[in-house]
Amino acid sequence: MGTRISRVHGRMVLDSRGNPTVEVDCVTEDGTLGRAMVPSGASTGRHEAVELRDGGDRWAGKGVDQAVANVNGPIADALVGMDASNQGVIDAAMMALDSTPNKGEIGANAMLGASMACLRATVGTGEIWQHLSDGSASIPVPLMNILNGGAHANSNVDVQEFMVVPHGFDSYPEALRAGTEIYHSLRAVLKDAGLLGGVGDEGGFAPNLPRNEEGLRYVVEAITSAGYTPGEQVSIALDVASQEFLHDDGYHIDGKVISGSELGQLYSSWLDEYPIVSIEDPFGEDDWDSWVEFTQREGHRVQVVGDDLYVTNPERLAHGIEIGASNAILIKLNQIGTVTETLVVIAMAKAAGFGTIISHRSGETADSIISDIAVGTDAGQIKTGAPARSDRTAKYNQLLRISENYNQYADMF
Ligand code: 2PG
Ligand code: MG
Repeated sequence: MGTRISRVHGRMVLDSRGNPTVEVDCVTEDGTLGRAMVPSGASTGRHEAVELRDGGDRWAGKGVDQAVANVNGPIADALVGMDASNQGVIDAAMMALDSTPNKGEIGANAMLGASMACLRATVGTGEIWQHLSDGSASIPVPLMNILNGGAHANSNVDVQEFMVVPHGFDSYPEALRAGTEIYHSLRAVLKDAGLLGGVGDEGGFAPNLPRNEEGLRYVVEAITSAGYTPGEQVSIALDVASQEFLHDDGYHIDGKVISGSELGQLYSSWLDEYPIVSIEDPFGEDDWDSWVEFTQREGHRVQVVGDDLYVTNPERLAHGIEIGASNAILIKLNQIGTVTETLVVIAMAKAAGFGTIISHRSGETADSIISDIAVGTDAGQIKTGAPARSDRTAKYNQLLRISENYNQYADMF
């Protein structure tokens, strides 16, 4: 059988922030190589699967020698000889090596690298998105992060991501052009205002601003000055990543300390003023009550997205669906640790009528598998940073390649 696995090999490579991460090669008996790299978050949720790091002095504690050893030891031992095309069996075999509920022994980074590499080896020179598709597919609408704050920037802005969403176009290439022109236009707008400094981890500009709302104002100005109509052609998405500024006494935002209800009111006032179509992590990862209150009030006019809330975990998603905590989920493969579990969570969310956004991490690599997954699962949306820097443009460019032969742009918003 050509797709029988003959070799699994892990190694350390560097990610976009200059930290070690895991790369895995999976080779099948016919000589096909599948290779995958694992991303890494900064504003990670407490309930995510474990990213195994060595600790100690080397690499400031961020080494992945143990994770790589787990790929080359127990994972390789389990997978060599198996049929690479049976993703469910491969992922189950890896999960069986770990006795913890969160992949704490083997590491989600070790498992995911092997899981994605096997998928690539199976598909070979074919198209991953086609392999994953059950018949439906679409090029996702991109949520493009052009202004960075929070844990991804060295600024005073609390909101982590201000994104533009070019939904009002017939094709992905046109939408990408609009989002990219707006990115450049934001540079000019910020420069005029004397606010142009560096960029954040995902390539968006990272100015200091007197209030978070100013970020919305500058993004609208950038959309308009690039010649596009806010709300009709291009709208705004936010990732508040509010867990990062939730402390014992409440949410610390704009120099104030407020409750979840008050924070929800602040968002409502932004929804009245700005063309916002999506808000991710508006509340903390265990503040379920605030999520329910806000989704009940505003869910009809905005997409409410759980990232740290759900951590791509089926049990947490099931709870959120049951109580109506949100109406969408962010999907990150390394939060759960295998391709199979990720696909299950996407299917669960879709069955509940939830929106699905396939996402990068703030620490990325040149790997663009999330683009294929977004297309093949017909997710409708992808979030993968600014249209700048190779770690981010790798994903946008893969979507351009796919759209040459399959030009079906998702109909969102
Ligand atoms: C997020 C992500 C990606 P991180 O919060 O959605 O933008 O950030 O990878 O740091 O968790
Ligand atoms: Mg997030």
